[in-house]
Amino acid sequence: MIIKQPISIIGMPIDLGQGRRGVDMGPSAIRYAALQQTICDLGYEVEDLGDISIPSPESLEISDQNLKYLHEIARVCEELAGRVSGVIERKRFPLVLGGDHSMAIGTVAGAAKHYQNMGLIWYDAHGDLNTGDTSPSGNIHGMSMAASLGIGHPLLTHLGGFAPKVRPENVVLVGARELDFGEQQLIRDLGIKVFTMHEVDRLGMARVMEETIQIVSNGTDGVHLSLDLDGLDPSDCPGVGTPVPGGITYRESHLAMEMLADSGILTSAEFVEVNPILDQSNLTAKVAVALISSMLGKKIL
Ligand code: HAR
Ligand code: MN
Ligand code: MN
Ligand code: MN
Repeated sequence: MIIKQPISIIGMPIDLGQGRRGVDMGPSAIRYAALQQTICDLGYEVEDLGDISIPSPESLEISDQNLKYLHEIARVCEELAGRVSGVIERKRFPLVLGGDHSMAIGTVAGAAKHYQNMGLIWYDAHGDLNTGDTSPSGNIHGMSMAASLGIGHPLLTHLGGFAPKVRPENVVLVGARELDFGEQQLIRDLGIKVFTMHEVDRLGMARVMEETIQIVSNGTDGVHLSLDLDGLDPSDCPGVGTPVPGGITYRESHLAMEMLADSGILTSAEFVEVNPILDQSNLTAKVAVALISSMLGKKIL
């Protein structure tokens, strides 16, 4: 066991940050894949705090096509931030289940309240570095990394009453293979470290994670892992709303999680974008649980 703290599970069944239904069932699907028992079997004390309450899109209206459901997302992320912060105050490890990736605005805000120099690992096919002005879709799940860096609409950037949550030099993207024009520009302007699939192929996951761990732990006081299941290849994780071919394999992802466990640097984590409606036999949630096990130090021998 590497993370010594007891674990607190929080469900964030949000689907307002993207365009396909079903990702609101992500937390249920992950629980159904025996998350709590699996963590318990690793020797951890674990509690499940249940779900944040999210309005369904049918009950809402979109007021701004460039920032869909902005006010509702800001409100529920504020609630998530409070819940995450409360868990850390009680000296426990927050493990948040999604839900679309807009939720990271809340998770990161709640954690950053405690870690003023937080490192952030963004494991994702996408950059999530858009703003309302650069987004091709207006979907806020494509803006959560930018918001955490203090870029975008003030309701998102200043969630929790402060900005930015993280600095560009403490952030690493792993697995990127689809970046919009505005995102590419922002990466260059801010000098954000990105390991695209090109680097994963060329360097190998071991070296990618060695460098990632070095960067996010250098001068930081905590590290958050934000893992979007679409970072993995769609053949391993078909249950995601925006699959992109040519992704990180199941084995590479386990290695990444095992290296994070050995490093002992993580202080919070979230597993997002699980959509069981688009899945086969709840495969993606099962992969999420397997990766969480490795992240928490599961050893074969
Ligand atoms: N970049 C595109 C957008 O902003 C697609 C966003 C991708 N979806 C995610 N994010 N799952 O990681 O709309
Ligand atoms: Mn819903
Ligand atoms: Mn994402
Ligand atoms: Mn993604």
